[in-house]
Amino acid sequence: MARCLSIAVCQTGPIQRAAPRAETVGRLVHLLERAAAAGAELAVFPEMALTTFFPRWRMDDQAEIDAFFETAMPGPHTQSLYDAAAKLKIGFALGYSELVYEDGVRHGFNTMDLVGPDGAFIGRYRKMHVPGASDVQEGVTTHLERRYFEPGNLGFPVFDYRGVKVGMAICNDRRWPETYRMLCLNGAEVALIGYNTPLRLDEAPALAHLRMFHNHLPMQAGAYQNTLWVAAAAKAGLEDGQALIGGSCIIAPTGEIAAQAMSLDDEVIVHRADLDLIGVCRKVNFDFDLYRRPDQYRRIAGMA
Ligand code: CDT
Repeated sequence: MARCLSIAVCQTGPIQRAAPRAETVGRLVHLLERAAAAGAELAVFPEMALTTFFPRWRMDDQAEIDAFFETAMPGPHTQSLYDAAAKLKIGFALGYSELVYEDGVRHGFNTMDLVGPDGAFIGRYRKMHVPGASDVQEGVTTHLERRYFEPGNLGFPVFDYRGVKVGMAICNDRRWPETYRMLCLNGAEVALIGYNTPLRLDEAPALAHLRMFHNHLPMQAGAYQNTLWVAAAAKAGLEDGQALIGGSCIIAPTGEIAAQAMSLDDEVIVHRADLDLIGVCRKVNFDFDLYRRPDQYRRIAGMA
């Protein structure tokens, strides 16, 4: 019998700044219910799924900034999502802004947590590729993630989810080949990704028509070249005046898109991922043990 994991991508529509956390978490619970009803065993939500994508604004007031962050997971507003997971017996990966104090020093991370079907914490990933700038620049779409977040310090960990090796990545990470390669080398069979991608890029209007192509291209290539299933959830639609792309999808290790969202709103897509396909793809082209020779690369590059 084939080894399978039924995966749900829970795309959300916009989450406006004025939306109370409780209302937003209520939407996520509803999506999780839909995912479970469709037979999914694991769901992925977008990057920053509890708030608006606030790095589109320059803020100085620390209390105003901190209001977008979580200091505990689950916290009072998110506990109901964890309770729903345990009741429905479906795990999830959730993107959010994480605030931690270490030795009295404040650290902000763009984070995704993996939670089990019993509602218990499994593991954490902190976004490595933090894009944008730390202050407003003329002629450039304001994207100030580097003002609010530092790069992740947990590497690309892979966790056991009901016997399946699962890793995570967040938004801009998906554009970089090393994300998938690190996950693959760490044994991942499934990569869960959340994203918030503005439709408009003021600095490169000539590339405007390629926004969706450049969303799917690296994820399909990453899945194919690293023999992974990729499940990617967008926050989509017109959020606080800024249009975000959708295109949430589930991609097979063949590089094919197995399922894709059709709206810019709250939507669930589900696919039963055949994990044996990974072995088939490895046999055809990507037998890493046989063909991949980092020692030779190092020698050729004059590094060894
Ligand atoms: N959230 C995020 O990482 N978004 C980026 C846009 C960067 S525009 C400077 C992305 O790669 O989609």
